[in-house]
Amino acid sequence: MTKFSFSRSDFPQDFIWGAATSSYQIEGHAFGGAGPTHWDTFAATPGNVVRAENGDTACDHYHRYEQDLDLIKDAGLDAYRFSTSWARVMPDGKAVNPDGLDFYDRLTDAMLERGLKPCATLYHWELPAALAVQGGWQNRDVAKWFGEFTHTIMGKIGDRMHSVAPINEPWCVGWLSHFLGHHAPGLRDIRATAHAMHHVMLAHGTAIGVMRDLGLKNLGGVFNMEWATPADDSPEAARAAELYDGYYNHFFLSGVFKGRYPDTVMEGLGPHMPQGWQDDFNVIQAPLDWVGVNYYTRKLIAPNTDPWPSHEEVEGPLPKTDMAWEIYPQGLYEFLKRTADTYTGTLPLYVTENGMAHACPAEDVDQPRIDYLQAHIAMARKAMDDGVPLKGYMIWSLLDNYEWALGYEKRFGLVHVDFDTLKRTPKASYQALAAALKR
Ligand code: IFM
Repeated sequence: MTKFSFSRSDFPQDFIWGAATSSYQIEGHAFGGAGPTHWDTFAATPGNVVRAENGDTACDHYHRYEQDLDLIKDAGLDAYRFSTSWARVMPDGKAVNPDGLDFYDRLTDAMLERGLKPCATLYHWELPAALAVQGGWQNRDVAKWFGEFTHTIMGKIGDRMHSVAPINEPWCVGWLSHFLGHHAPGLRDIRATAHAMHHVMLAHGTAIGVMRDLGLKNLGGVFNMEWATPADDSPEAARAAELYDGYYNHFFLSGVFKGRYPDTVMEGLGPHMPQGWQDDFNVIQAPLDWVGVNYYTRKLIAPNTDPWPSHEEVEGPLPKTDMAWEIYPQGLYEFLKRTADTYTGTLPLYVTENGMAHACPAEDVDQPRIDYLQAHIAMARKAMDDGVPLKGYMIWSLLDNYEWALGYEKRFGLVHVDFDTLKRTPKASYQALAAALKR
């Protein structure tokens, strides 16, 4: 199949099709007066990032955004999910860089000129280095600082946003970056993790409050989810998978929608939580207008004899993407259904990220990406048929970009980027999408 077997008419008329990116991954952080972030210092430390690559130039979206927005429009997409860089807007985390604000102002207007809906995420991981040295996500004040950033950036462009979410993938900010150490700041510390997991939620709720006060509407939260499958039939493996599911998937939704964290997770994190955390749910539970699910894969989980959480990932049997992630479309269906049934009810849901890393041999040959997207879109459709109020689907990503600790190696784009010349070339998946979405 070189084409998608779905078309726009298989979905409701107001269903939103979009592409997603993030600031540090595409903009070129060396341009426009942006300040250093914890990703710059993390990447500059040997051993953290493949070839010590950083986001200095990335895709140079900072200068080429008009061309990139044309690509989104020409694909027939309705929306652009982008993010705003805290360190571009406030290079030292506090003082405002007018050029940074102007960039997002121009970007917003350029989206509107093309009839694209601006869907903003306030934070996609580039914490200003000046705040990182003050403890970053471990410091309770991060919620206040983030509120100030929210006020500044949304005071400028909030009037034109279709939707806004505060923080992309809280699990990555908390667990991946402070427990596993794979992302900046690269910590492996359970106490730092407990603090960051809670403060990211506090910052989320604080930002929602700030934006409500500014009069913004259509505010949501974006959570990444990974389906946890027990590695075998033993009760121990079932427990291990349940715990993984708890700190990866339930922790954040449960905080926002139920005002508590899962007991399984608090068994480990409880002794390390910041003082007074139980009193913060009035902020964390700020009502949302929608929820976004970022979904890519599942993991097989087996128990081990390490200290809590006493488990590990084992390799699964399914075909894998270039990230070595198993392709498991059923997981998207399960998450959409479970999120609606357990947490969000009739609240609109969006797939805010889904896509695959695949280095295609030539831009006009991109079959695995077409198959991956097709299979996941079919699951999204099935969830809708089963009553899930899914209102949109966004592909990660528009462009090949900086895949964090994996540098520029993993190609998630519908559009190929030559990182020497920065030339953009639409791939076969892009062409197939444009055909499917044609009105
Ligand atoms: O590139 C990332 C993105 O920044 C957040 N979600 C997952 C993507 C693929 O790993």
